[in-house]
Amino acid sequence: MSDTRDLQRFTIPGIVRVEAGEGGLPRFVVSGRDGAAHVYLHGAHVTHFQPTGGEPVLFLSGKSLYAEGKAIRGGVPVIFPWFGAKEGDSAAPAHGFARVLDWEPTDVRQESDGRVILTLELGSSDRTRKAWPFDFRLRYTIAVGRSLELALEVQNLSGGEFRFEEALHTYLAVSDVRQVDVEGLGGKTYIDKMDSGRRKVQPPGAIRIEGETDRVYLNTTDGVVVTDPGFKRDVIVTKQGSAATVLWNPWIAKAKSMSDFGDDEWPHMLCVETANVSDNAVTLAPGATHRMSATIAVEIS
Ligand code: TA6
Repeated sequence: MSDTRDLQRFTIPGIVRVEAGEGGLPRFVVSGRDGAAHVYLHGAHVTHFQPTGGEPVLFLSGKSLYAEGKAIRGGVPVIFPWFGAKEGDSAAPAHGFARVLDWEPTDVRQESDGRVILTLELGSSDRTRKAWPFDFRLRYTIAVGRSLELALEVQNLSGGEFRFEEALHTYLAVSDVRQVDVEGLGGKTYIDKMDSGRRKVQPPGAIRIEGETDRVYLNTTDGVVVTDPGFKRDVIVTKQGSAATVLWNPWIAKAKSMSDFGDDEWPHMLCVETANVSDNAVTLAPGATHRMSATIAVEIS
C-alpha cells in the first residue's frame, strides 16, 4: 500500500491534498471550486462528495470498516468483476475484488472549468488471477465539480474474450427513504431479489420504498431521479455504457444484521447503482475496452 509520502506528487496546493484517512488508509481530499470529495486508494473508493454551498450527497456508514480486505460501507464501491455472490464459488467475496484492493493513482489535475479529475488504475495480478483467471486493466476517473462524474474503463489484456459484471454501487444520502420518490424505472423489467429472483415489470410512475428493497432493473439506459422533500433536493443519476440499475435499501432487519452498518442508518440511504450485471453483463473481446460512466448531480427543489 502506498503511504502518504509517495502520493505527494499528486497534490495540488489548496485543491488536492493527501492524508491518512479512517483506519490510517491514504485518501485524497479534494477541495475544488465547485465541489469537495474524499477518495481512498483502497477500492478507489469515493466516500464523500459535496457541491460547494450544498450538503453531502453520499451516505457513509458510521460503522464502516476501513481495513485490508474489507469493503467501505457507503460512498461509491466499485464492483468488478462479479456482482453479488460469485457464480459457482460461495467462498468468494461478494461483489468481486476491485473494492477491496489498493488502486494506483496515475493522474490528478484541475481542468480550466474548475473540475478536479483524479485517475486511479488497477491491473490484474497473481491475487486477482487466483479469483478470476483473466488479465485486465481498470482505469477509473473521478471528476469533482458541481456534480460527481465517475467513469470506469475495463480493458481486456487476455488472449481471449471474457465476461464480467460491474457496478458503481452508489449510496445516496436521503433525509428519509420512506419519503423519497424514485423516478425513471417505470415499465422496466427487474429481478426482485426479495422474491426469489422473480422477474417483474415496474408499474409506471414513482417508486416509494416501503420495505427491504433489492431490485436489479434490466435493459435500462435511463437516468434515475430521487426526489427528496426532506432535503429539498432532487438527486439525478444519469449514465452511459450501463444497461442495468440496481435499487437497494436494507430496511430494518437487514440493517441490524450488518455489523458495519448502524441499526438506525437505513432511513438515511438509498443505493442507486449504475451497473452491467446479470443479463446485461459485458462480454469483452481481447484488446477491447468498455467504458461505463455515471454522473450524480443535485438540483435544489
Ligand atoms: O446492490 C445490492 C446488493 O447486492 C444487496 O443484495 C446487498 O447485499 C448489497 O448489495 C450490499 O452488499 P455488500 O456485499 O456490500 O454487503
